[in-house]
Amino acid sequence: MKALLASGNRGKLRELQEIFRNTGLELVSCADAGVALPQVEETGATYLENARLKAEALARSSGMPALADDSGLEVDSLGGAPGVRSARYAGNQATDADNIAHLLAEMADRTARSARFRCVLVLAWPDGGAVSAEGMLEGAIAREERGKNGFGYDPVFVLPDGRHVAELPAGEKDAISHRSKAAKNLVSALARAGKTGS
Ligand code: ITT
Repeated sequence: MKALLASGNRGKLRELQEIFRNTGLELVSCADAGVALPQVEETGATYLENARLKAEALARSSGMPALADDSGLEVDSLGGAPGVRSARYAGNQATDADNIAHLLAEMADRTARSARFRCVLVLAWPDGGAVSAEGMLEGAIAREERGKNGFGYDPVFVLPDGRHVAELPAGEKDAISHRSKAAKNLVSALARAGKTGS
């Protein structure tokens, strides 16, 4: 099955296309399909609501199945923040660097640093049907940045083995990430729903 990718985040696009390779779900970016990505305001209170908003808007506007990813970082000592606001933590036009600087400042005095990445994927069809799945990656917030790979908060997210996610080669992040776990769960959910191959 072919689906359009409802994301404007280049880091996500790269990871999702790699993760879904050889799964039976062929993902095409809007740029490659020559389709405009609808501007969607992420007004949902949950990752699932926001992922649905993004996937359904593109499925409706393109007439093709569409996959959206809503994801974020949850820090226990910040009550789960930044959560669904991860992309806008330091403000509406914030860059990854702005968000990391804001997070390190908020965490400066905290010794409890456990955190997780969470990813929710929604595949929506133009007729209104949808399937969703979730994945998580547990870790902690570092005191300084390390590594150049990945995107978003990867330079300050430390795995239990001490490496920052931005230090992992791409294939290694894809083997363990919240996004790849969500993708695996989505492929199973599609099979259960009898949606493969259509
Ligand atoms: P789209 O909505 O167009 O897909 P976005 O960047 O706005 O792109 P989200 O609203 O889902 O996406 O925000 C997710 C943010 O969470 C993202 O900008 C990163 O800051 C962070 N994030 C998600 N997955 C991540 C990962 O694998 N590594 C590092 N940071 C991640």
